[in-house]
Amino acid sequence: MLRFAIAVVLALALAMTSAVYTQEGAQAATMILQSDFETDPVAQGWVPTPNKDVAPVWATGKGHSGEHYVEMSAGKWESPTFAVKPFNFYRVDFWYQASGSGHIAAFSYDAEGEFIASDVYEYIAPSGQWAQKTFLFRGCNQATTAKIILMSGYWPQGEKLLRVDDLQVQEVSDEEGLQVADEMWAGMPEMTWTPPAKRWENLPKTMAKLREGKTLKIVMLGDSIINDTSNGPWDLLLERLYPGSEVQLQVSVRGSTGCWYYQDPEQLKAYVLDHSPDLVWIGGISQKGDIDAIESVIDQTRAAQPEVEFILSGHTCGTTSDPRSNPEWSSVTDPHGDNWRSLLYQRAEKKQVQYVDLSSGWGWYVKHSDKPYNYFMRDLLHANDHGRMVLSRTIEAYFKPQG
Ligand SMILES: [Ca+2]
Repeated sequence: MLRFAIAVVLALALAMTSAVYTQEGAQAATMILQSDFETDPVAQGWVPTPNKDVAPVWATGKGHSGEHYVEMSAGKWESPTFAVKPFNFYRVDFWYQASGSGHIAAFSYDAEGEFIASDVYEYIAPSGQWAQKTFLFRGCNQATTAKIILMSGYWPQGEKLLRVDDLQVQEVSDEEGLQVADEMWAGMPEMTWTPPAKRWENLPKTMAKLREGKTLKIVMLGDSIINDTSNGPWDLLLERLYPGSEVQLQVSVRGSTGCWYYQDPEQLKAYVLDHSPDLVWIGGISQKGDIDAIESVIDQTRAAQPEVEFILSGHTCGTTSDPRSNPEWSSVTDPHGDNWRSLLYQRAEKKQVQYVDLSSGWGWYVKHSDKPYNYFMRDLLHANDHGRMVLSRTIEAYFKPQG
């Protein structure tokens, strides 16, 4: 606890002293964590966690800067804890060498120090030379602190020595967050998926809030796939489409969990109702085929908060979501079929909630790209930053004003 307190104090002290200013003099970004690892990281509050007998080390060699960096072939390095604010964006920059894969994550904690299940995982591709990487994460609703986790890769199997140097975390404005998202997108194939012309029939209040520049509170309900979908950052893309609007995502997720769990009244209260959403987005790959449980969540939510609108979305990334290797994939949902997309569509029609065919956007993009499938993935099931960008641009296309 003492180490935790010292770390928070250090992070706050750094935050107060190192604001970065643009040429115009407006505050642009605030440095909240920075290390070149030239002094012992443990003394700065970094924590090495071994895996079995193999411990991460503070290494000496040709660093990106100076003669030191952190290194791990197993286990992880955890950064000092730093303060975060809900819905603010944080930009993480670092240099790395990876002989196989590596992973980096941002973990968030509430005021009681409890871990918030909405985390952000990023894939680090192999590189023999020092290479730079940037990723963005959003302060979770209810988050007061966060930390960065550096891990030797867990996918794919094989060599996984990771070195990291010159890591920094900055709090950035929404505009700077958008810049990060746009720079990444500029290096990717364009989005050619077109959403259906009639697509907002069951979202009148949601679309009105966006158009009128109001705050839109969305509960993202589901599993780690919905978590990845939430990490976009498509909230920033929507705010750009609808100037003045503020999209607030409450990411209500548990690993491998669907509405068969959230339909329990106690869970529904904690994960949905307590957040007074305008819109509840139900999706992911962990519904266990229980379409009635989804209906139950809709019915119970409407009974308590009649104004709430709903989106149902199907599978996106995953082992069967590459149309180039899955001949059963289709760009359209069969309204009369019996697969999961069809069941979601049919139930959405019955309940007069919005079906959003994310599967179509994802598959269309992957099918028409020249990238291997693992370009979009950080493991067998989950999207990496490229994959999340595809999901974000699919959602952006869906919500784009009709000209
Ligand atoms: Ca260094």
